[in-house]
Amino acid sequence: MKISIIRGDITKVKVDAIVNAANFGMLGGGGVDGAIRRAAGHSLQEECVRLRKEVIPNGLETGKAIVTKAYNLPAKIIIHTVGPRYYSGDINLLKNCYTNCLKLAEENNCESIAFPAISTGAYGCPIEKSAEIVSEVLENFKSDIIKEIILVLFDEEDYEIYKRVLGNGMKTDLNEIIMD
Ligand code: AR6
Repeated sequence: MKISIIRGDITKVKVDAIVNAANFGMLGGGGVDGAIRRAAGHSLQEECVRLRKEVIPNGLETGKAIVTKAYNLPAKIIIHTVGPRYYSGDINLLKNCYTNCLKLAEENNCESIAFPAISTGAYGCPIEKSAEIVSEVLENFKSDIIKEIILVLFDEEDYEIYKRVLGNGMKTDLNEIIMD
């Protein structure tokens, strides 16, 4: 399994599954959520409204994940997950976000998956902490289905921190790609 770290916009990455850092309402937000919804198009919003009515009437719990189609994105599916808020939530739930997304990617036969740095924007998790948690999850993860996991960082500084933390901790090869 290849692990890549990319600096750039996750909506431009060609993978089977794109992960969205959503909120419990699942009806939209800013940051990466806003970017994914804009790029996917209005049909995604319609599907989310339907999901809220029929599948998750009380919203999506922190750490859980749910699949939608990807519409105009260059992916097969979007996996939406809700990260914990750093100051008021349980940051350990961030692990669940990553593991639940990986599980859903496997169930949907996805060979590649791209993650943003969940919880590190509006939800306030320091990027270093996020990199440590991701490193721990990936070190213990094995799959016969998933062949590539791509970690997408929007900011140069975040990208450098991920490279350092994951590069130190992991046996897996790192593949750095800079996207502008
Ligand atoms: N591609 C990749 N990463 C991005 C992009 C992009 N296009 N845009 C932003 N990021 P955030 P959270 C990075 O706030 O902290 C939303 O409103 C960004 O630099 O999107 O989990 C939701 O609806 C940061 O490192 O997600 C929720 O209400 C990372 O994505 C809430 O924000 C996550 O930042 C979730 O907060």
